[in-house]
Amino acid sequence: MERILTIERHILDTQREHPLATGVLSRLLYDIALAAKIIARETTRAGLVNILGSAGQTNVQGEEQQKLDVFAHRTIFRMNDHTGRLCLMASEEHEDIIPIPDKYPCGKYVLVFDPLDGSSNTDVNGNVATIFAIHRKITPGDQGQLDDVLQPGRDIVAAGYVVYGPSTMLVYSTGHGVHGFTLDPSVGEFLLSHPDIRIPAKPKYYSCNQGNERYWPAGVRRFVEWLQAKDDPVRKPIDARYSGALVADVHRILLQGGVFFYPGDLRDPAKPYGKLRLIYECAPLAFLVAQAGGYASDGLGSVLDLAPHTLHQRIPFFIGDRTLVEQAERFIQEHDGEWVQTYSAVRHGAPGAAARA
Ligand code: P6P
Repeated sequence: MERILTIERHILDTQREHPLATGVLSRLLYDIALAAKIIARETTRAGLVNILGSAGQTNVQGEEQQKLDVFAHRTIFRMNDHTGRLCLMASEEHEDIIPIPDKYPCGKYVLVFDPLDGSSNTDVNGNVATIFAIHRKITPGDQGQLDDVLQPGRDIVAAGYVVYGPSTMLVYSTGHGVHGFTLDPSVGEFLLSHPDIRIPAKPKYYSCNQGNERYWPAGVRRFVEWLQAKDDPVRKPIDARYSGALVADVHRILLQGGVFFYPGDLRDPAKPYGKLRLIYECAPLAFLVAQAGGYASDGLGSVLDLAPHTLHQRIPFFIGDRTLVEQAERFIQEHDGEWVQTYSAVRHGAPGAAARA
């Protein structure tokens, strides 16, 4: 009978491969897995306990907060605020960085997370997800500071997501491959179901919101035509899939191959950077997909090399099969000079903006 490997066992085995590991990161990953189980239980029951619908508040993004958003945020915070493993947290649902309460000790790690990505899907029983990344503290003193969160994705220590769908899956990497675990609700354990995930070499899908196509720069529109093989009678087009939930769409690309993208456009020249957030959405997924042999770009270069300048910074996002993402970069360089110039001006922070605005 094949060995059943729980996520706890897998984390411990990985830790044992690193003699200097103190176990703090392992226990932090357990804490996240436990929070995921609690959130999974609520997302499964959401239709029954009237937890759906708006919490009557709007978050820092100006988006109406769904009750599940608030529940997921609070669950992750409460599972991590007292452990002494973190010096700081940051969440999509919270305007500022979140310090560790004074009554608790501080640790050497930083946790950034989107507690419930795709929350607009909650009312239609669609997939939603939690995204997380862990950084080391780089500033002096016990309490974390904004600079601890404004680190490039290349310095991520561990990252992953939990997708709450027909089954609940936790996919994570500590920089040694990507591993997927499926929750067995009967025992309340995440069991290894997808060891050493590698993005398939043969692209199967492209994933984007084509309702925005008329706003996209010419190079992005050209990329879609190329994916559809409109100008090549020999090459076969690849199919389109789009759920409106970032992690569900990227998860499909990770397992079946292809590319997801949410580009920027010039509808508002002051906001040429699209919708998705760098620190707790794009960078964690870029880290994970790179570990699986893929690549993620903001249209100009690797997402992992971007040093964030603000907490809720948004970037254009292309992720998946490296050859497809690099093809998008080439079309953008070739056709989108005006957008490239406009986005480049804000990519590293508005000129003259305070270094840590
Ligand atoms: P659109 C969900 O609200 C989200 O932040 C991501 O999960 C998703 O990829 C994107 O927005 C969908 O945006 O404009 O296509 O509805």
